[in-house]
Amino acid sequence: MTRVVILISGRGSNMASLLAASDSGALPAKIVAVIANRPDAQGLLTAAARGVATGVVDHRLFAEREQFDSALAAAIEVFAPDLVVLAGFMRILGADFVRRFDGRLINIHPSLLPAFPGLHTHRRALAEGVRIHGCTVHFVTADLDHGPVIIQAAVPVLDGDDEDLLAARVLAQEHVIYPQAVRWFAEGRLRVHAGRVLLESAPDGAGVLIAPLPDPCPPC
Ligand code: NHR
Ligand code: GAR
Repeated sequence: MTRVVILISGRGSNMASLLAASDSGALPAKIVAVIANRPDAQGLLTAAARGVATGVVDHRLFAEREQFDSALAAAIEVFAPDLVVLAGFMRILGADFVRRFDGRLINIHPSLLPAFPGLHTHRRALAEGVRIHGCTVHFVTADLDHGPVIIQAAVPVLDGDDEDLLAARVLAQEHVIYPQAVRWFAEGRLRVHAGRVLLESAPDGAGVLIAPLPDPCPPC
């Protein structure tokens, strides 16, 4: 069984989707711990209620980022994980931390990377007027939000959307693609070659999304 440690900062809905997938037997992985950088992270309560070990490494108690990173790494290593999953984790991690967990550290980002790295992605997508937005699971590298892409999901931006409506539409897809990415990792099907992720024995025939739909729309 692949041992997974999840890092969160807040609500933890992505964490909950991974716990649910693991509990249902859909993941050949065991969530061994959930660690937050904020003591008030809501997701800690969800994890504890499900009997998962929880921990807090409060970044505010460290003068330097490197000190926080070292304490966080030590807290993670206690659980001897095969995979470390950032799920709404809001602290940028330094190069030493990333090197220590190289190849076994993944993140979900609420945009179609490389568009909109960083914060406030839904607000920025609306401000730019893009018609397609989405989410990305990627391996974490020292280059923020630029690691090799594992899986992406696209959603339409609809007339009348606001930040909350768009965030909810993207989040629903995050809850689909993150368990899928962890399953592929746990099955040993992900290879990184020349900065690209290769999925062993991938299904043929990828879907196509066009938004808004052309008018008239022959296939519809
Ligand atoms: N660390 C590295 N090295 N590489 C990545 O790709 C990372 C990472 C750490 C977190 C998640 C990322 C996201 O999906 C992530 C990817 C936080 C910030 C940020 O600016 C940016 C991107 C992400 C996470 N954080 C502020 C900071 O100073 C603090 C913001 C806050 O506390 O609210 O660390 O979006
Ligand atoms: C998710 O949308 C996640 O993609 C995003 O924050 C939300 C966390 O929700 N992550 C980032 O913005 C990372 N900087 P959750 O706590 O309910 O999973």
